[in-house]
Amino acid sequence: MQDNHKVIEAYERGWLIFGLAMILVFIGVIAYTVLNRGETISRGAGQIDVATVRTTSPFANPRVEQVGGEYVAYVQAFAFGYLPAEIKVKKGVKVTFYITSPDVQHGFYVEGTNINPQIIPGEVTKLEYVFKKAGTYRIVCNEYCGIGHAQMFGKIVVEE
Ligand SMILES: [Cu+2]
Repeated sequence: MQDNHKVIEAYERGWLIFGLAMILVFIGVIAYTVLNRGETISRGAGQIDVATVRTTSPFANPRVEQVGGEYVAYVQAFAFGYLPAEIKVKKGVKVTFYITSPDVQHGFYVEGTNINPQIIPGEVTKLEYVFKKAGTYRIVCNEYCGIGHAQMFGKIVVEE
């Protein structure tokens, strides 16, 4: 019995070292991703008054505009849809999204990409992305927002 305990302890030590080493590997991989390809990590871009989102610039006029050689999109995620209803951009061109909500919390998951920020009323979410493939991408709300949640979709058209 005494000997068994020793054997178990020795293996257990090995497993703990292996487990901790794996956690360090994962932290390393996460750090690499953040430093090298963290473009879709959303950032806070300031606060906004929820009551006037629909009536004051820039979100009163949801749009995609060309600034220099890039796109800037001002997006409203509302119950239950997205404005503009169709975001049109070109392949290979950087798009900076500014997204907010005039009502409750929403999601902005763009299928086929790693764009997946949470949209919080009162906060402006900013993220950047370069679409590498032309096509139609669906935006999905993946934060529960009420009775229309399951039907809340948007559209991004990426042209050649
Ligand atoms: Cu929603």
